[in-house]
Order: sequence, then C-alpha cells, then structure tokens
Amino acid sequence: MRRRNFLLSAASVAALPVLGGAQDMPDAKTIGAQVRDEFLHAWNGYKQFAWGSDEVHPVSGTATDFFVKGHSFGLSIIEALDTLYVMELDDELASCVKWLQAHLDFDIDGNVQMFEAVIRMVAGLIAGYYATGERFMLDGARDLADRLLVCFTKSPTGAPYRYANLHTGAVSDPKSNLAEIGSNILEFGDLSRLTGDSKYMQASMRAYQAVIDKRSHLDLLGTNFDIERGMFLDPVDVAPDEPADSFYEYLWGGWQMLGVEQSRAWYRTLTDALLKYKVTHVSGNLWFREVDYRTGAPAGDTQITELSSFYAELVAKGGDRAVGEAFYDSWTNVLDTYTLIPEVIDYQTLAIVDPAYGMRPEYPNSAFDLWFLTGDPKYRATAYQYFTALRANCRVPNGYTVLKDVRTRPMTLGDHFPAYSFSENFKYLYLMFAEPSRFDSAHYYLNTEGKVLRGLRD
Ligand code: DMJ
Repeated sequence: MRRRNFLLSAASVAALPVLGGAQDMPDAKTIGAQVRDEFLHAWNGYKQFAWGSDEVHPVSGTATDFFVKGHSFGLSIIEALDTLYVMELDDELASCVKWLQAHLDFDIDGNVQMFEAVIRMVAGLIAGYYATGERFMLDGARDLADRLLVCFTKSPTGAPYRYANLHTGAVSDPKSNLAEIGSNILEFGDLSRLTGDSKYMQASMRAYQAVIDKRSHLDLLGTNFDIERGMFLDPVDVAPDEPADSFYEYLWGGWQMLGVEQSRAWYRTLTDALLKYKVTHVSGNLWFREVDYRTGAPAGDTQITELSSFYAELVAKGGDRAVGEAFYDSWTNVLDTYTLIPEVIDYQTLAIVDPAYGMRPEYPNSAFDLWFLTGDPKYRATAYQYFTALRANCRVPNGYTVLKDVRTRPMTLGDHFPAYSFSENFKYLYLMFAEPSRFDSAHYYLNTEGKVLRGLRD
C-alpha cells in the first residue's frame, strides 16, 4: 500500500534550489484572501473540466469517478459544500445545491468503500445541511448511511466489512484496519442525534468494542483486523500512522463532539499506552515507532507517512500538548528540508522513501487546530510557509495538482486534484487566517475529512 523506495538523503535534497519556503508574511486578512483566491482557482478547474464528476485531473483536463467505475456521485461538489459556505462563495454554493437536487442518488449497483463514503459523503452532506438548511441533504446522508449500515449489521463481530453494494446490500472484504473500522462515530452519532434513531450510534460503538476488546495486556492494538474472525491479522502497531490514524481521532471526537464518556475512557487508555511504548526521539525530533502490540518491543520499520502528522493536533487536543507540539516541530523540520512534505520518509535519517506529494492536508490540519488551541504565532507562520510552497509548486493553469516528485526542480507534476483538498487544505488555511464570521473558532469540531460538523454560524 505505502512504502516505496526512492531513498535520497535529506542533505542532497536540501542543496536543491526551492520555490516557496519561509518568507515575510502579509497580514492575516490578506493571506485569507489569497487562500480564497487559490481555492477558487482550483474550483474553477473542476467546474471547467469535471463538473458533476467525482474528481478533476487539471493538467489533462479530464475527470474520473472515485467510488464506482462508470458512476460519479459529484464527490468534489459534496466535499466543497461547507468550504464554499465559510468562504461566502454563495453563488457557487447555490450551483452545488441545484446540481445535488437534480442528481443525488445512492441507489447504485456498485461496491462502495464504507469508510470513504462515510467520512466524505455522509459527513459532507451533513455539513452541507448545516450550511444551507437544505433538508434533502440530511435525507441523502441518512439514505447513504442506511445503505452502508449492512457493513456493520451483517458482520458477526460488529466490526464492519469494507464494502457494501448500495443497491443489493451485499457486503465484501472482511480484512480491514483500524481507521476503516473506527472512523464513523462522528457521522453516525450526529445522524442518530439529528434523526432520533439510535441505530447509527449503536453500530459505531459495537464496532469500537469489537476491536478494543482485542487489545493486548499493554493496551496496545494491532493494525489490520479480520472482522469475521475478530482478530488482528499481524502484530505490528503502526499508530498513529495510517491505516490506524483516524481510529484515535474519532475516539476523542466521540467525547469532545458528542459527549460519549466511553469514548473518552477508551481514548485515554489507548493513548496512554501509545505514548508509553511508541514515542521515540531521534536527533531532537519526536516520532512514533512501530511496535509489536503484544510486547511493546520495536517491530516493523522506521518509515512514517505524512498522514501521521495530523496526530500533532489530536494528541494536543486530547491533553498531551507538549507531545503534540514536539511532533508538529518534527514535521516542520521535514517541511523545511523538502519544501513540501513527501508521502513517506524514514524518521531515522529524514531520507525520502516516497517522493510524491498527494496534496495531503494533514500538516495544515495540525497547524489549524494548534493555532486555535495555543494562539502561538508559530502555527500561522508555518502554515503560511506551507501555503506559499503549495502555491509555488502545485499550481497549474487549470487548478492545482498532486506532485510525483518533490525532489526535482521544478517539482514533477502529477495530474490529479484529490476531492479532499476541496474540503481540507484550503479550508484549514482560510479559517486560521481569514477568521470568517461564519465560523465559530471557539466551539468547533471537524471530522477527519475537514467537514465542519460543529462551528458553522449564520
Ligand atoms: C483524507 O481523506 C482524510 O483526512 C483521511 O482521514 C486520511 N487522509 C486523507 C487525505 O490525506
């Protein structure tokens, strides 16, 4: 899945000329306006080449489906709803509402990945409902959740299958992982609250229970889990890296957003073990090592993905602020070294393992939450550094694109704008600089895909 090999030392890449990087910062409002302009630049590319499709490929000017080959759900539209709202792009939002009213339909004969459908589309429609008050969006979120619920109800353990056919209700793929099993309590808990039907919340809690019951005597978890046999498939615990990452994020969210005491207790128990056995320091940087969940002994390898950088904000929000701030600083060192954070590095040497950059939002996600948590200007400065690097290296005439290689100069372009970037990167940056009136920065909660489930204001 991850972990390809393209080793190049940190020193040799640092010697290359860079575009972007630290520089004098304009005032926050000016940066907020720049971020909004750049979001619009990406959005216009989507509208021009892919309107109604799931995702745009802005270099070739083409479009693709994300979930089911041959059918698009308008994923980018769903992902963008609350971003358009907070940015006060109301005409654009009205076009999205119109498109969804005409096309939203989940009665599709295709296998859909439950995890991605929940964090992107169920959450996107709930956030869209909060943003617009359009009841059909809540009905759509509920209809989709009902079609996905078979992943949970057909499982002998309660931990969900990975795929559901939205038309037939057939389920498939029992070999799952922590993130896919445990990243639904925010959406399902909110749906239970909004609809008065507790079945969604119950499904999430049962899924958590099935996995957490299998923790070791050290309170550590494995990573990949057979949901039919109720057992971990291998002993390596990669947390907080993917594919464990948002399992922990949602445990905390179950408490902070929904007030579920059990969720807080689980978060605390598992996080205490994670911090006890997994924190490691290398050359002044704090990282998390892979361990055998049964013994706590080092296992696996010393590679870590950019996706884990979200954990800086989570562990800080959860009460371990010093760990979160130190982990953020580690990733800032990677940003300083490579201008943008490559997909995979070796934390022993900071050498690149996979040089691609998938427009990943996890580092600015941490900057955003840590800024509102601490008020430390360092988070704005580094977020601005990230933004200028993004703009300098990922911007193309018709939008923004992922990169194939951050080591070359210029960086090597890919041809894809992931739908999550309509929901995440630009939104985090905009909220922390523009401080828009439609967002309550003192009381908010975003899901793992950047959907604002708490904190939207009229
Ligand atoms: C997003 O889909 C979500 O943030 C998810 O939790 C994992 N990361 C991707 C983007 O990198």
